[in-house]
Amino acid sequence: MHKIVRAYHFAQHEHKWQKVWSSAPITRSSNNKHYCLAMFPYPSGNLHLGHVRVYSISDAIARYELMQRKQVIYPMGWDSFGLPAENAAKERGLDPKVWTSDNIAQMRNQLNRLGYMFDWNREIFTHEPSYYRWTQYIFQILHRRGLAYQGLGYINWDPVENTVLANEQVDENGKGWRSGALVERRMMKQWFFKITDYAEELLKGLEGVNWPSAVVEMQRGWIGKSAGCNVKFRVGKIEISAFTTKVETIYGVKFLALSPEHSALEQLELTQQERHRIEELKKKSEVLRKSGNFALPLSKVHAIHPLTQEVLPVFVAEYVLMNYGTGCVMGVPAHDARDKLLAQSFNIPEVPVIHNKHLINSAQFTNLSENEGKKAILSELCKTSSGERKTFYRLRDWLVSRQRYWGTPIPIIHCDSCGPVPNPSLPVILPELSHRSDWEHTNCPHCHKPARREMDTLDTFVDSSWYYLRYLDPHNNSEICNKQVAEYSLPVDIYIGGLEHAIMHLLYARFIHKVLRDEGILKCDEPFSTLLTQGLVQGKTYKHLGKYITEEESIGKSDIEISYEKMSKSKKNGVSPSALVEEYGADVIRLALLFAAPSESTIEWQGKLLKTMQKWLESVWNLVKGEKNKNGILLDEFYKGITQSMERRKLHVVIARLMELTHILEENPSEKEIEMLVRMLHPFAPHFAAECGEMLGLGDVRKLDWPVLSFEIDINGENRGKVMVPMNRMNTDLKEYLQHSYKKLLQNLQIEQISIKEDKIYIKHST
Ligand code: ANZ
Ligand code: ZN
Repeated sequence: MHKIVRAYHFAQHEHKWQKVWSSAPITRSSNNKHYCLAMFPYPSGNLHLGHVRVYSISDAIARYELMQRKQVIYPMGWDSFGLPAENAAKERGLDPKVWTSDNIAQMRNQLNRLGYMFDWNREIFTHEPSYYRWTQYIFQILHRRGLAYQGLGYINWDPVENTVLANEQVDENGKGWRSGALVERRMMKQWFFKITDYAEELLKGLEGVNWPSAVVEMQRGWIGKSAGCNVKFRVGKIEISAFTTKVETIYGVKFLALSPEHSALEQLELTQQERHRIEELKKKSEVLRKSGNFALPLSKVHAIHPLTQEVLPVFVAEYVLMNYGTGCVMGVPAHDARDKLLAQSFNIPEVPVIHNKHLINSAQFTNLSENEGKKAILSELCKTSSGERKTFYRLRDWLVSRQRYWGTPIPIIHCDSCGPVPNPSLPVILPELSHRSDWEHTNCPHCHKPARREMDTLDTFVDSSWYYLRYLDPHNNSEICNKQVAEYSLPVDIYIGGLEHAIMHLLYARFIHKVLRDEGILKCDEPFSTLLTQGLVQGKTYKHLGKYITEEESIGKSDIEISYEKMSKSKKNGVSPSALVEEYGADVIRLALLFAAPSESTIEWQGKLLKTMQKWLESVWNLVKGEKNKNGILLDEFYKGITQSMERRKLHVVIARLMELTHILEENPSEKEIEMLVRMLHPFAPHFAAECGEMLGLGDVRKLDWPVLSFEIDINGENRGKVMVPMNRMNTDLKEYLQHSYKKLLQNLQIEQISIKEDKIYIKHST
């Protein structure tokens, strides 16, 4: 007798399974959905290792949930509007559409080569009219609800590029990212979304989501709720309010400071020179102003302290922001660092008013505790109408217009007689780049007189604020999404993406979700119930004499600095996924990325893990091919532990456990348990598991159950959490198994009936 030795050839086998899968996408009919969403990419043209990490995480979860008998919703698409396409078009003389489509085709191939299970029937492109028509529809809903408005907004103007920059494109020195020119602030008419109307709800909603606490805290901070009061000061003939959260320090107030944009400045008596200085200050970018400490004393203006009647100097100071509070600060040099700086440069005395958490130097309030003092002083101010309770949010309205070509056209027509009028029919198609100037001229839909189209486009954050909804019903031509489909499928069960989107993207998406709910399109309050933020993949970085060099260039040199940094071209520390796929195959890369660290942590990428994973798969391969025992091993508890780790998305732990299992089976190659190992490998190394599955005669691995099934348990009509049942206990001794394993839950119950439906076990007992 001779054995036929079959080697595992990843290239050939991965190709084989990718072909099988693309011709037969998997769905499991179930009324129990799992919506697994990974953040969609910007089509830069090249997949990097960070992409491979995030989609390997989402793919493992999606495949696992499938094996838990769920109907898995697992889409992919493209965030395909945005600046780089426009710049590439400029540089290479290409149409941004062509550049974008080429990049998408390339990246889709790269994703497919990694064997991800995305449901390509749901694929969306934010730059296509069939998508952005609904982005425009959302704009019009907001407009109709009074939540989209035009106002004057400060923008960052790059005087060299002659263009508007986003805040993120201005560096900490206030310079533009491309030109390096000093960015100016300019006032321009802009479109805003009134996200501030939802500030309180956006804050409250954070209590109900299963998100990393760091992200929740970042969102809280961004919304920035402050409870305090406004204090009125007489200044010449007018009154000016200052917002403070520390009214108990009022006896320490030694000056007032106004922001350069404060409207009261127009009514105050100022010298020509002072007015001139103020105009200059207004042009300075916000980034620079926040860190600056210039202050201009107003020579002819004084303020009166509301309680002591003391005469106070008034300044215009760059650290006072117009768009926060009232744009006026009551200066307390003894207790506030920035006020102290100002006071020192003008020889203004400091009077401490708090000592050991009690008030001092505060007239009749002296000796009260800070808290008592706060209350007593506030009520005194209220009595004389010189103060009122006030809450401010740091959150600003969302500036959504961009003076850009490659974006969703804002569906508005400006008419001299009728004002801004929404386009009556959507989509408003983005014209060809060369036809833009003709396109601007149109007629008013109301009065039919000549009118002008809105030429600004929407921020790409608007495009990405609702894509999770369109995935659910991407081919619907008459609705943004069928309501029943949305109700069934939402919220997203797990959303996976980078921490760089912790604030803006997630906040914007939550806001739009709530508006669509108020519009009656959606039912639930929050779009994403669980959030997983994956860590960075850092590359080994070599520096010689302050310059980045490649690993090869470092050989033989001394004075090399080695560190791990975010992979990028400029740091010469990138690793190309395509090259790794060629050398090791998709499964090994996936395993290495998932095993390297917990999903939330940074990976310091080391190529040698690939070899470890490759060796491991070889051992599994030998087990699958080799002689096996018929006797099983009782590993139910071991499998349950693995399942628990999987439910907690501790993917690196699961892989470590599967390696452990491999060792156990090398000692005792039980046929049954080898099959279990193959099943559990499927989410992580799908091609390899499929090939093993075929050898073992298991059929389509994607359709197999996970060895331990997870169920919700319902006891006499009440949901009591989750239980786990090993597959082999499902049919024969379920009752005994549950009573034995879940003693606390089921103790002393006279169980009359157990039934299973979808992912629920129903227990009826007599009382
Ligand atoms: C007096 C005072 C005394 C203050 C003291 C602080 C400390 P949060 O808590 O972040 O909301 N402030 C108010 N409006 C401002 C503006 N437009 N630009 C810059 N600063 C402004 O901060 C509220 C505090 O920030 C307010 O309380 C005010 O200074 C300052 F020992 O008033 B405080
Ligand atoms: Zn008109």
